[in-house]
Amino acid sequence: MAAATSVVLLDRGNNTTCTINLHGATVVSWRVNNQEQLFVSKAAIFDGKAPIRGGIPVVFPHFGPWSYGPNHGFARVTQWGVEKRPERLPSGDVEAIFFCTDNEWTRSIWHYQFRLTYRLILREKELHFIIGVYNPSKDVTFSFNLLLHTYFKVPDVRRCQITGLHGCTFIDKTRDMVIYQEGREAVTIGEWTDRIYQNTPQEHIITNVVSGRKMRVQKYNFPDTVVWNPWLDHSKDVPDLGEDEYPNMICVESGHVSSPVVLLPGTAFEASQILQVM
Ligand code: TA6
Repeated sequence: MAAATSVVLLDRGNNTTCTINLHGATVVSWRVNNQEQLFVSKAAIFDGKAPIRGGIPVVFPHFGPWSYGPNHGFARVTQWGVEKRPERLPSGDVEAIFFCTDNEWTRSIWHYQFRLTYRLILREKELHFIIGVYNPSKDVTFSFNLLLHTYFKVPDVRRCQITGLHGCTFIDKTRDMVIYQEGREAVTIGEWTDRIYQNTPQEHIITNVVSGRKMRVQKYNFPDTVVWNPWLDHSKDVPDLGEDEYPNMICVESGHVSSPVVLLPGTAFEASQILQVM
C-alpha cells in the first residue's frame, strides 16, 4: 500500500539517519552512530490510517480527545507532502521540508484553511524541528494546539530523570485534571504518568536514555512539556502497544497545549525543538 510505505530518509553519513513516514510526517527513526533514539512499538500499525504508535507524531490542531475529529487532531493521520527532498547543506547537515494543507476531509472536521510546514535538519548528534502554521484566510482567525509527541527509547524508564520541571504547575490527567506544582528537582516515573507541565523552561535533560547517555531537549515557542508513560495498567488500553513495552519508552513532548495559539488571518506561527544526544 503506497501510503503505508511512503518514507523519506535523511542520511548524514556515519550511520546517522532520520526516517520520516509521510503518514503524519511521523519521524519513525533517528539513529545516531547506528543507535536508535526513538521508541516505536512492535505493535505499531502502518496501514496509512491509524496514527503510528511511537516516533514523533505531530499533534495538530487539537491535543487530546476532540468532539469534532480524531484524538490529537488530524495532522498525524494525514498524508503529508514533500516540499524539499533531503539535501546536504554546506555544513554537512541534511535538511528536508514537509508540508500539509487543509483538504475536503480536514475542512469537514475543522472548517479552516491552513498550511503546516515542517523542516527537519539532521546534524551529527542533533535533530532540529522547525514547524510553522500559516493561516491563509483573508478574514478568519483560528486557534489550535500543536505538539511534537516524542517517544524516546530508553532501557528502563524507572532510571530516567527529567530536569527543568521543578516549580512548574502541571495538569494531572491521571487525577481528573487537577493542577499541582512540581516539587522535585528531577522528575522520575514509577507509575502511570500523564501530565501537562505549564510554562516550562526552554531546556530539559533526560538521563539514562539509550546507552546510558543524556538527551537534551530544547524548545522555542512551545510553552508546555507533556510527560507520559501508560505503565502496565494503561498499556492495556492502548491496543497498538505491547504490555511489556512501557519500560522502554518515555514521552517528553514539547507543545502549545494548555492554552491555544490564536492565529490571525494572513499570519504565521512558528515553534521549534532541538534534540541532542549528549
Ligand atoms: O501526550 C499524552 C497523551 O495525551 C496521553 O493522554 C495518552 O493518551 C497519549 O497521549 C496517547 O494518545 P493516543 O491518542 O496516541 O493513544
